Amino acid sequence: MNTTEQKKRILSAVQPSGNLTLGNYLGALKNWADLQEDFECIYCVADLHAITVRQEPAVLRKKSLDTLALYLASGIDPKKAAFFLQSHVPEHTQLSWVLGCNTMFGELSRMTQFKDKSQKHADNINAGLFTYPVLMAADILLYQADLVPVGSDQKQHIELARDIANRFNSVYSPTFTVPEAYILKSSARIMSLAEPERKMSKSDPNANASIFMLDRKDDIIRKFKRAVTDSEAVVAADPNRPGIYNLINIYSCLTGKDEKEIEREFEGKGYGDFKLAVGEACADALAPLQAEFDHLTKDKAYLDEILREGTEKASWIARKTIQKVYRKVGFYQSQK
Ligand code: ATP
Ligand code: LTN
Repeated sequence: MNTTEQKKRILSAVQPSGNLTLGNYLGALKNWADLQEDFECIYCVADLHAITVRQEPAVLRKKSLDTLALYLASGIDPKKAAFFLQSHVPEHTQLSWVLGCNTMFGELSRMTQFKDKSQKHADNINAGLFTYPVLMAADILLYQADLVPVGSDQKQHIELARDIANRFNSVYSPTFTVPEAYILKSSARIMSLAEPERKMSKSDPNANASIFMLDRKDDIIRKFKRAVTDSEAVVAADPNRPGIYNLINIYSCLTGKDEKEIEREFEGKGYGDFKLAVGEACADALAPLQAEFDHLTKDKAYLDEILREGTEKASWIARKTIQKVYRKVGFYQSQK
């Protein structure tokens, strides 16, 4: 890239709503690290989003810092990217209100994540769960982000953020950059090991369905060994056999080998050998990251310092956008 050229900006986030999974790593964090050279990166821990589902306060507090440590342990360099907690920059909620007044009830009703989560949490279908995508649009538009690297489950939310930005820009004159989703085909959707038709999710109550980024080697091997496959016992990349297809995809993301190479490598071998190889590759990929995580979480002062610097940078951009938005919608501003 030409050094005089302005770098495009990236914004993304993960909710500290549990232990991060291999899906979060391959679908999001790993790509974030790969993008840091070419883009100006801003990474947020979406703690406001996390409380759309009931959280234990002490656990949320701990998971928020752990999530930050996992961002860093995944290889994202704090000199190249800004990190902060969503609740530390109040402009997110300020913008969310304004955007909510420019979002239609019908649009939010169509969001599949809302439908899924309201089924899963039928006793707590709160207003925050419904307006979740508006806050997410605020996260993105506040920073005038060009690209949003996420897994494919978030595509619909980003399309909504684009619609909101376009609507606001046409009603009030150009204000927001219209963002694009950045979704890598291979790692976009890592599936559950227990029910390979569903995505791997950190809030899945079945701990054997997900590999967690902090799982120890023997747990990783055991979970892959037990992963649901089929009775064909041939390692072949066939989307109609979701269990084995998912394992091939995971192995491919971890090793960089393509489907054909993997099929050749395991020709004539059974699922047992293959599952062990996937487990080993996964444990090897996560081991250095786990060591770095252990090291980082012992140094809270360092993590706080990273947050202080990141919040300052994020706040500066956020303040500029919210001032512009408030002016455009007609909020009176006192003379100094
Ligand atoms: P929860 O279960 O609490 O809803 P989650 O595991 O779905 O959480 P999020 O915090 O919603 O995780 O997602 C963080 C990022 O990880 C998003 O970019 C999302 O698209 C990505 N992601 C989550 N699960 C997967 C998956 N199984 N495959 C690929 N990407 C994923
Ligand atoms: N909704 C996202 C997390 C998230 C996010 C964001 C992702 C919150 N704010 C802004 C990208 C950009 C999810 O993955 N469930």
